[in-house]
Amino acid sequence: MTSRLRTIVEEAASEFSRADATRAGTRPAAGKWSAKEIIGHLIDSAANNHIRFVTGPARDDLVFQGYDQEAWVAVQRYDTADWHTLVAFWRAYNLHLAHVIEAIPDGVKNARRDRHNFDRLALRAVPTSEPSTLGYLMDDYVVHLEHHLAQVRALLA
Ligand code: NI
Repeated sequence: MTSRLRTIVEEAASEFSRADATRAGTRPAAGKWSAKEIIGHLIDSAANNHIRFVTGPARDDLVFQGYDQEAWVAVQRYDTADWHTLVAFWRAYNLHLAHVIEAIPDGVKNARRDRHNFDRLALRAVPTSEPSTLGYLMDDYVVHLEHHLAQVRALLA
């Protein structure tokens, strides 16, 4: 899973670094995120999941704090941020997360926890009636990332 994450990130970063910065900052419609804002949202996703991946191993449950995604993007004014800086930061943050994921033992990643809030937190929601794992959340993080990369590619095409 981490080698997939690294490959996805390296390919996208090299592709996006060649993209036109003005285009990356252009919203496709009012109220829709530009490529800059989607990469910004992925940085926010990395930051929030970084906390979950680091604190999760020591916890009995997998009930984590959510965040107001639209507000985070708006407050940080990703629309005015430098495209190449965003891409470089997003790449580096994800390469670090790949390292973090590898640092956590498989036994910890695969430990089933009865209490979680993946019904609200995960892109591929898990009902609270079923147990889940930290590893599931890590995998879901990559699925979410790929989902948004497809949007960025469509915007920059
Ligand atoms: Ni998202």
